[in-house]
Amino acid sequence: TLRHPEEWSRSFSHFISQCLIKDFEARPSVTHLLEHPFIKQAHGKDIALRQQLAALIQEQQQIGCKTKSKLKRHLVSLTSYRHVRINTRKTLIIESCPDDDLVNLEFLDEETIISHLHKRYDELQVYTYVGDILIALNPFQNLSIYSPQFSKLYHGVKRADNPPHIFATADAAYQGMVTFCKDQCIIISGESGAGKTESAHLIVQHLTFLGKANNRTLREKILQVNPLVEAFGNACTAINDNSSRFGKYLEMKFTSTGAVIGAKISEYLLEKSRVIKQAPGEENFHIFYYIYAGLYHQDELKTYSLPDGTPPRYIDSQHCKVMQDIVSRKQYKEQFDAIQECFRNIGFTEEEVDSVYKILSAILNTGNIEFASITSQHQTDKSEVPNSEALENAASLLSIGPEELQEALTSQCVVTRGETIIRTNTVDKAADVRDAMSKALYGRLFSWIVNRINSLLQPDMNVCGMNVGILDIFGFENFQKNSFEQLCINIANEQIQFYFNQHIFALEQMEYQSEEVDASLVEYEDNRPILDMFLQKPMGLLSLLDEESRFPQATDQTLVDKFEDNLRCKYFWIPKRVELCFGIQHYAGQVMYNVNGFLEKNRDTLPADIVVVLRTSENKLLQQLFSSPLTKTVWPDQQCSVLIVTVCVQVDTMEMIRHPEETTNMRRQTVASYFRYSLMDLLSKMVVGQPHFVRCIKPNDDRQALLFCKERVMVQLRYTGILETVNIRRQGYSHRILFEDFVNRYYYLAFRAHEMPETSKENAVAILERAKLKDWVLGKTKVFLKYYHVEQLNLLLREVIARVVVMQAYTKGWLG
Ligand code: AD9
Ligand code: MG
Repeated sequence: TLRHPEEWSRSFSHFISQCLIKDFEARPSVTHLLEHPFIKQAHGKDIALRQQLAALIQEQQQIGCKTKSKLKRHLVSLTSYRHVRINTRKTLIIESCPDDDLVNLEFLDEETIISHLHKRYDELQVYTYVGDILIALNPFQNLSIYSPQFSKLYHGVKRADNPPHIFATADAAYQGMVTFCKDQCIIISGESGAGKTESAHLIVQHLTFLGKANNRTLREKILQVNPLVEAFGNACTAINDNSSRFGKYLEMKFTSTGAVIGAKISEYLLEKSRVIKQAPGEENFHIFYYIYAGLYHQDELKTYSLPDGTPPRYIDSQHCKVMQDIVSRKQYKEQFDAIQECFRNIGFTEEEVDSVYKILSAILNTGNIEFASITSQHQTDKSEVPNSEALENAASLLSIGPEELQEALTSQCVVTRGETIIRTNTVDKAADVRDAMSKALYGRLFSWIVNRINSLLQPDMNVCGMNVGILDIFGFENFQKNSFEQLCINIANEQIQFYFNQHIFALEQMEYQSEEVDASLVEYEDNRPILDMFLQKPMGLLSLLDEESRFPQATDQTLVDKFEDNLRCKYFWIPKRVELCFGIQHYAGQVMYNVNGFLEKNRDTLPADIVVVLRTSENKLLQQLFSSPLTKTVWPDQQCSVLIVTVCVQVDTMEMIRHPEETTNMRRQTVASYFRYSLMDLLSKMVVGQPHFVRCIKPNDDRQALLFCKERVMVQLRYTGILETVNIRRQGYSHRILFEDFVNRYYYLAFRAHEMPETSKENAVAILERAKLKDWVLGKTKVFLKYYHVEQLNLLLREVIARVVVMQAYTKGWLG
């Protein structure tokens, strides 16, 4: 009675899963289930299903999960999204379902795509392909699909053999690196809370599995890098309990044969302002709560002079869970122990870890330093520290003199016309200096930890390796009140979206045209004008902000006026009835920014007096943190806005990135200028690798499992250009290989090993025909292939090489 083959197939697979469940209920034995005729008869691709079932069931047993309902759900999801049919020999054939990949859908409109994703999400199929791009819906629950068995399942197989998975993307990057000897980079994007950081962890997990070689210690070290860095760089926000407050590019380093040999992290734009103040309902960086809970009940409490009773001001927010209940305190304590373990395993010395804790505790004590004004006959606006305990604690933890610290906080040396004058600070000014010191301490400590990890995980200099880079930045944010931090975060996301567009649309279409390949052009939302508005010099928003930051008399109002006078484009507006605000139409939606504090945050000044005092410290780590010049190098203005010209960062700019110390045009650094440089540095790292994209989608704002909010998903699909991506991927060829490279690589498939055929177009065609591939296209100089062509070719090549090796072994008599 079923009309459509798909409908038939669906019902049939439903029937199978029901049979399996019934059987399992009657006899809940794993071996019995695996002996079931449906499973036992599995052929070809169905073996993957068997393995998955076996892995799942085994896992269920290991974790002692008695409930059958969970297993049942897995059985349903494993069987129901596959096409099932019986061939003429009455063998069960299970094929990957067309909606594993949106590109294969018959009808292509928003509604169909959404309903497919919805259906898959209900079946706990959180991953879906769009050609070679992976869409990852946040499941908001732990799925049992990330165990080592699953890593095995996704190792070196064709993508269509298994359901879509983040491991498959990691595997593709790894295989791409080993096969083509080319660096790879995996770019994970999505709004805050969409699952980027979790995805990044899973990718690292699978890559360490793939490249494990026999160096277990290194593998464990690499796996502990993310938790350690995230303890210092992540925090609870209104959107996400573990929100990344910095951008992270983790490069995993491998030998040419694919054994992992090291790792390197680059960090971008830590949100330092969080150390001193958090928005209502938000928290400080995790590590502060960990140490506060972790060091609380021990003798260390004294060593680290952590205030007893009331929590330190910097972490005493409403949300300070440490104080709320014993359970959370216990959890934080466990996290603290885990971080200690990470430090130890990665190779930090006890002395270093002790210094880190001292600096963190010093920051907490610094936050408790208060100021009171003293007005005498001769002097007004002078401040002093009434609670000397916090000051003394901070100074002792930093190994500096308390008087010197108080002096640096409450006064400043100014040199005018060759004369040095001491000016006193008002209470407000002193509090600003105190907070600036805390931010600087934390920011520099964070960078030091990252650098130290890099030196501990640095591969042997003699090994010339390759990289897989994983980009996990802070996601697009739109709070009720958005400040300078949100602006930077959103510009970074704007840049990543631009990079995606360039790769998926612009470059692809340009290449079709230059190679005279017939492919219709796909229209897409180009966000370059918005990026131009931010980054152009000298009239872009960041340049204007920098210019205004140089005027001591500038105010929030003059800044808004400057923006209004100079930014004339449809992506920027000043709202009529709200003061000191401006609106931006980002690719991901409209955001209203409040300029309050923009100038101060951008200047990010740390008075020289503080640096001088901190440099007197006897603490070795602290000396290191402040031994570098106070202002970092700012690169001279580029000839054009290189950043957005993009994927091919210009050579002169690259040179500047490599040799900062050689540049001469140094200027006082602002956050905006450093941010601009960071973005450029990030891009320069990304452009050298073959990109793989993971688009994380947040199915609801309530962080609830199995809740698929159609409108929310629709918005994200729209602004990420998924519909256009489906279109272009359907007709697109993600691999374009020069005839010469193609023949050199695959000639084994059509020629004898010793033949050395000419690297011509004709021979490329001969190979493609011999491999029985369809739907490929020839350009003027390149073969245009879809991802599955390359998979097929590589599989064939592996088989042929294995045969050749065996034959040679025979001829040489090694195999008797
Ligand atoms: V932000 O831009 O850093 O604020 P992310 O990184 O995109 O954000 P994150 O990875 O932190 O989001 O995910 C948010 C939460 O979703 C996690 O804390 C998990 O509770 C949940 N999550 C995300 N992905 C998975 C997953 N694959 N399995 C289970 C997940 N839970
Ligand atoms: Mg994150």
